[in-house]
Amino acid sequence: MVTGKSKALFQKARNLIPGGVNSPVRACKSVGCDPVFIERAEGSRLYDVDGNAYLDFLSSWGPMILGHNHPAVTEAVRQALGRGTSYGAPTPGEVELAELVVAALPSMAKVRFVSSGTEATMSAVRLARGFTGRKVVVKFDGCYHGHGDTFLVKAGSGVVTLGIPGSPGVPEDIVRNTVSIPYNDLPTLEKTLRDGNLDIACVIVEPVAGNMGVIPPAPGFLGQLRALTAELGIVLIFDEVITGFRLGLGGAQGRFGITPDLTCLGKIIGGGLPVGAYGGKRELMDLIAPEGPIYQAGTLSGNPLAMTAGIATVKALQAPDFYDELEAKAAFFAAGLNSLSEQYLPGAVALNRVGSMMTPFFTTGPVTDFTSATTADTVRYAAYWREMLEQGVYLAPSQFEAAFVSAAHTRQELEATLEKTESAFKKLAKQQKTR
Ligand code: KE4
Repeated sequence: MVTGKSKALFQKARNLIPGGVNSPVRACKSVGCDPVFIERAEGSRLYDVDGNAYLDFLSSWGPMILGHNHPAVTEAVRQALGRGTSYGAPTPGEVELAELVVAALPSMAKVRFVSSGTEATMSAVRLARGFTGRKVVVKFDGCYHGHGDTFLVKAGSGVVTLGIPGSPGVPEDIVRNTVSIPYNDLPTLEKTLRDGNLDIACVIVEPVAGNMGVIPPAPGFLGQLRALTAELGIVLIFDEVITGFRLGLGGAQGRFGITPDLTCLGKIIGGGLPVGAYGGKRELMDLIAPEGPIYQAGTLSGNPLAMTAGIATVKALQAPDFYDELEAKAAFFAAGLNSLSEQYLPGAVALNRVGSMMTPFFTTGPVTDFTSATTADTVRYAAYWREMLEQGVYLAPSQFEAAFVSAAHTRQELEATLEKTESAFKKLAKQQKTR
């Protein structure tokens, strides 16, 4: 239960900040719990203002792949802090992080840093529209690309979590220029892209969906998407804000061998500080001001502290066995979850996993798109979430998000979490009997 200082802080916060939080999903509304306020974090753990410790599988919604307060990151930022916090002028760090990003993602011949994933996706869509002279953006039901007007149509993450149909405040003619179609549905994709009445500038896709819960691309889906967009001169944007540097140094595009025209990044490349990025082919990126006429700007873009955290993080990810070790931990954890669900909740949990991102959907499955994802029992997920919090495990406070294994999780901590999960599943099974 949320007690003491968290409760008092939440009451105070709600008078000052909408919903008491600076991002809706953090309010934990969909899991029927007031939020705990976090005071600090270390490695695999969060510590709330009342001194309670939690094994963290939220990972700040993805950035903390190394774990919290990683010495290489914290020390580098500490050093940078002594040199000031922002200059509004170019710095060596921006060049260094740009070199690291384009070396990891060859499709990004050039990259522009911004301060959030939303800025990255908004800018990439503006660039695609400017490059093609067309207006329509095609996205996929349940995918979330930040809170830009264009994207709040059948969006995932907090939009689906809170059951908000779209979003008031988005003008009709914006909505008209966004077409949202089912994820993994190749016939609908082909029909839509070949629809001559649609003036399509770009398709934006999460190459592995993370915002309706984790949903991998169906075999051939990304390949067919690439082939169709190339044939029709439509810009293909991979939104790798979650998957970038999560699924490997090459992200999802490296894992699946697809070369998009533009890529959006965020989360991990900031190491927990505010960074987003978009980049791709020179013929596109050289249209961005001041090189070209398409405008995008930002006071704190390329902030020296954020660049420092990003550089330290990306360098740490280049350790020889980093991703193999992370994969082994995630596979072990997922196998344990599957075995427990089969034992206590047979046929009632469908676990989707790609690399170190995963979601246990409380439904029969398979979960392959937004429609099947939304068959999940969100009441049961909420009960699971509250039980795990009580036992000191912090999961994503929404059925439609991802849980992340980080390099900081030890095998022992994963085993302990599985024991706690067993206790939670037993309780859920008992509740089912009395339902
Ligand atoms: P930000 O503006 O939140 O940095 O990034 C937007 C964004 C863009 N693209 C993808 C694939 C994303 O997942 C996100 C943001 N992710 C959500 C949770 N999955 C952020 C959590 C929140 O809104 O508080």
